[in-house]
Amino acid sequence: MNENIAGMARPFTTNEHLIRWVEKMAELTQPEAIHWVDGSQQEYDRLCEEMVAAGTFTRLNQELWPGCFLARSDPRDVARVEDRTFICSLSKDNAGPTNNWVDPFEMRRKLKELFHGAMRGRTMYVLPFSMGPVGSPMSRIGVELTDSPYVVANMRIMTRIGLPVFQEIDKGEVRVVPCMHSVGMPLAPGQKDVSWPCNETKYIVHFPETREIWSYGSGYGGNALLGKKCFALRIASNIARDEGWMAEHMLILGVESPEGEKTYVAAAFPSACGKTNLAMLVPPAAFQGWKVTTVGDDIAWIKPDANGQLRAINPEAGFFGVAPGTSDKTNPNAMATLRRNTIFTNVALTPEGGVWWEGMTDEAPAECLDWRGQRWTPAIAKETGAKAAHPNGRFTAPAAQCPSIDAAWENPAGVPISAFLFGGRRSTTMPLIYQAFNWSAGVYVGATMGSETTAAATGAVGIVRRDPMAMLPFCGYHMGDYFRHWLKMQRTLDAAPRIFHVNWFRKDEQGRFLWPGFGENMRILKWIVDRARGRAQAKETPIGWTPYYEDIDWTGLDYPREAFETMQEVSRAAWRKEVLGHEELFLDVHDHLPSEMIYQRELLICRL
Ligand code: TSX
Ligand code: MN
Repeated sequence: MNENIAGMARPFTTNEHLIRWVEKMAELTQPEAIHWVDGSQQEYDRLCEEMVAAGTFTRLNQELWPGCFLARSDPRDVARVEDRTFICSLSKDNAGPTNNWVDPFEMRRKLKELFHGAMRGRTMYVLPFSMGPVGSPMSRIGVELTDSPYVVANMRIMTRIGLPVFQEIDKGEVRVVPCMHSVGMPLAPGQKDVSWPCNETKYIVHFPETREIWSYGSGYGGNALLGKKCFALRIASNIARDEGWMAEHMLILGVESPEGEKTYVAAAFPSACGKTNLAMLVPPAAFQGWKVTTVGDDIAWIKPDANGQLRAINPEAGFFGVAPGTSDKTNPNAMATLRRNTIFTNVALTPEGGVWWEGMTDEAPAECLDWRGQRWTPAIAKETGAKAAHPNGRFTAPAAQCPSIDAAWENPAGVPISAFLFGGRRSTTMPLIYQAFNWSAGVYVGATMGSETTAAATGAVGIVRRDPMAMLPFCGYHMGDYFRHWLKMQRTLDAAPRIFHVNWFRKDEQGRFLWPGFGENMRILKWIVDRARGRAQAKETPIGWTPYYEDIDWTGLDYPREAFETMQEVSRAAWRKEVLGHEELFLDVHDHLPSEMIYQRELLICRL
């Protein structure tokens, strides 16, 4: 035993297996010290102070932004790295054609090499976390060993961490998911650290069979906060398939009528569709007494209860939201949430010690420091195109601070789900709203959904990218088998949720949005709730059920019937082209594609 292990003075657990694993990993990575995370406020404050001293954090003006900090990452470490993300199942076939696969034995060899001495000169934090309320039968537990205090601070907001989780582990009833994380920049004796250590070489690795995660070289977001995409989606999707539940990339919201009737909806959208905005929607003034409440904005774990009713929990405890575009107009609830106790990453710093990003206010500050810490003015932006905030700049904020947070958001039994929404950013073809004819048709809708690309950096703008159930980068096994699992779930349900497709982004010939979106989406949510409860009219079309103009509550909005018809138009010509696009995706996964998907496509073609 080396002296590092002596530094492990007080392991907050009696679990021998966990202690031995920590020892073994310390021998591999050779940290200078080991810190068992208790999760307390004092510990958090101390970590933040240390990060301020190290230059990782800038403390914001505490009058304006109490308890808030700004972090600037290395400019080469600003987003998830999908091409460096691996699913290392025993068989390549199990990972499927849409995931990167490497033989697990080969990958273990590589990781051993990378992690050998990777934490030299740093502290290894032993960070236990619960995805979902501690003790809920739907929750799952992980332990992340990380050399990044930034990760510890963010995970304290995004998950439940510390002593209560160690206690849960010590009961010995749960299987812990081991998560190894290193920024991959060991320090030689006397070597000065940098404010955002990371490594050019990056590996985000999942072992589905042994339920393990290994992440190397990045300190950012989903690469490093391993409870989120790595655990709650990629590993959990495997667990869920085996155990008969669903780990989905979905927001969960509640719709409450003036009579107090509560209906919960879960929705999957690809990035840049405003998922967080929908989760925190503020109904229009005319909808007096109606409320939308937030259970989660990113991930849903969904399981049938004893009565065959699907119930969902949000496995997270915070929001890791995209800052640019978030404002009092687009999302006042998010703005209220991030006013305190929030960590900002890669946004601009104002001279008053506040934060700013594109779209936060109509007028940009006269000057500020951009996300790289360089002087920025509107004039400089005009000349060079420089952004004050990185387009993927983030806020990490506690969900409990959200004004619209649902009263049952931490209910250990979850909330009952009455409807699933799929959607994407589509300027043509897709109506504002339609309902799938049945569960199988709905699974087809989810499996074929797509979104038009917006970021010029990732290639052509306006091309439809298929992103089945918004899970393409997050499903930890073969997509074809994932569709099969969706189809199979219906058989475990007494009343399956109704399935809908929405598109807030349809445009007219002049390129103008046909729908005002945002709070006005409440009108569409109301029809969805009414349909799910079997009390609204609908018109049959080749693609599914759509509302008549009269079925939508237009109180307080002057939206002409003709505009609605244009927005809801189902063009047979456009849809025949659309179905060709579906085929493209299905070719990729054809060897595992359930025959029901082929059948649903044939039915759709016949109706067209
Ligand atoms: O989040 C959005 N939602 C859902 C809100 C609950 N956005 C932002 C997407 C980027 C993340 C939207 N953008 C929505 C929407 O419903 N709709 C649109 C498109 C749109 C943008 C601006 C206007 C209308 C539609 N109107 C004016 O700017 C005046
Ligand atoms: Mn997401």
